[in-house]
Amino acid sequence: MKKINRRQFITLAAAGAGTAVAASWMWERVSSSQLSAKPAIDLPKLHKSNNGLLELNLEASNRAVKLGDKQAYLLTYNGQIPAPRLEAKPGDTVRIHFTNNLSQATNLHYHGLHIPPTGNADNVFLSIEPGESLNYEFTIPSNHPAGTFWYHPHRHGFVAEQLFGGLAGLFIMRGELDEIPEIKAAKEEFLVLQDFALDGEGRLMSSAHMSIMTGREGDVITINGDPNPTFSLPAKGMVRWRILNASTSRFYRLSLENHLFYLIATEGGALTEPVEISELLLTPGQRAEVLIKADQKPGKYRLLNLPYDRGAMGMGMMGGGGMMGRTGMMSRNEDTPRVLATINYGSAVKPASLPKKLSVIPALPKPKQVRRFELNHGMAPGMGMVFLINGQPYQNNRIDTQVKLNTVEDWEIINTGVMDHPFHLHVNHFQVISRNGQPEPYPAWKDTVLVPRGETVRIRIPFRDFAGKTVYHCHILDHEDLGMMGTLAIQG
Ligand SMILES: [Cu+2]
Repeated sequence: MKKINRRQFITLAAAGAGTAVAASWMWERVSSSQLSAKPAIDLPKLHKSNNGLLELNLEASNRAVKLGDKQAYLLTYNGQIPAPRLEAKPGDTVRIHFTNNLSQATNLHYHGLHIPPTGNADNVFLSIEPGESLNYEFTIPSNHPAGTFWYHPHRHGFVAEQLFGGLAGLFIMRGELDEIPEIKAAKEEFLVLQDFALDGEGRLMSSAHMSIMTGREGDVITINGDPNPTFSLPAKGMVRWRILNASTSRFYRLSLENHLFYLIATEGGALTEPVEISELLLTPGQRAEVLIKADQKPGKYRLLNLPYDRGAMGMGMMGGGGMMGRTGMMSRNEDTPRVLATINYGSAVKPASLPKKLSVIPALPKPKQVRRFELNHGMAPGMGMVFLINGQPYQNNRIDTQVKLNTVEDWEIINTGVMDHPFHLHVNHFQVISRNGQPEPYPAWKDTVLVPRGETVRIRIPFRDFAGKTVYHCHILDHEDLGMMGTLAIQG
């Protein structure tokens, strides 16, 4: 087992964390009689494939939902926050009868799945207008890795707004990782992290009140739609947490009091062996699977979100006028840890042990083709402040990068801006080779990598199986909507 950062327990001023939670939850309580006629759904519904087919109806619409015991009016899939969890196996066919009952165009992106970017599969160029329906259908490759993937809207221009309204759900691929005895024995939990900006009546705040340039954040943070859920750990046992950052812009730096995390999977699936960490940083779009050994005294432990400075656009760069809202500055002003959940020890079971081997990750051949992508921002004629890749804002009729199917490339991503940018590539997983010239300490398959301001990250990508057009972009989704995206053509 690899140990990346040393055992380091978090001490914090209890008062500070408590105040942050109380202050984050200011709108009035609504009695259950005032809630809409539709019953509240506490747990996201699960749709599993059966006899090789995962088929369901999925409707995007505005709905009244409960976040904890408060009412909110959000954007939902099938009326649920988070959206229903989908589960499939390699080789399955997926058929989703999708209806758009939102007031603006939308579509679906299957984030992290290795499936075609064309037709009615993972095609982000589709636009489904209000009131229209579309049948998504694709087959998952029979050698697809197991892992924690997800689905969300990807209609350029509306992505941040729609995700911030709540439209996100898990897409779980079952497979070999789930069959490792120690992992199979662990209690499995799914944690979908979202944040919301709501007014006193629980309605979504207008984006005019938010810092779009910095990337909108809300001061209500929920896990599975709950502002402070309780998870139980079996004493001496082990849990497997599958965590998704489904926030539009917010980074999470997670730490569990008196406990370590054993990282077993990143966005593209299993690592080769567990990696011991005391903190887990998840940018928007990223997922991680961790094992937690319940090896402390029975009692309550807090899951904390530690401060993280991801940079911000200064006032001088904003050009004035209403862009710098209250909620948008939260990321810089939050300098105390915040409690996201409480963990409660249950009754004793037999002691758990960690798995030794998880998977084999082959080293990729050193490629001939190396490309450079510079991330920054700037003024564009007629557009104002935009976010740029290689000096250009996104244009839907332009191909920015052409690659050949069945080749491997290195992409060097250089952030010369003032904010951190998580870089996401659709369809194909990649490996991080180095950060600022320093080799990555262990191999991992990823689809989203943090490129901090002033830094350079080199990734190696095999383009496999699927030709067609797709995109790469910053996963601070306001930055994507404001231009930090490029079109990739994979030529067969
Ligand atoms: Cu960005």
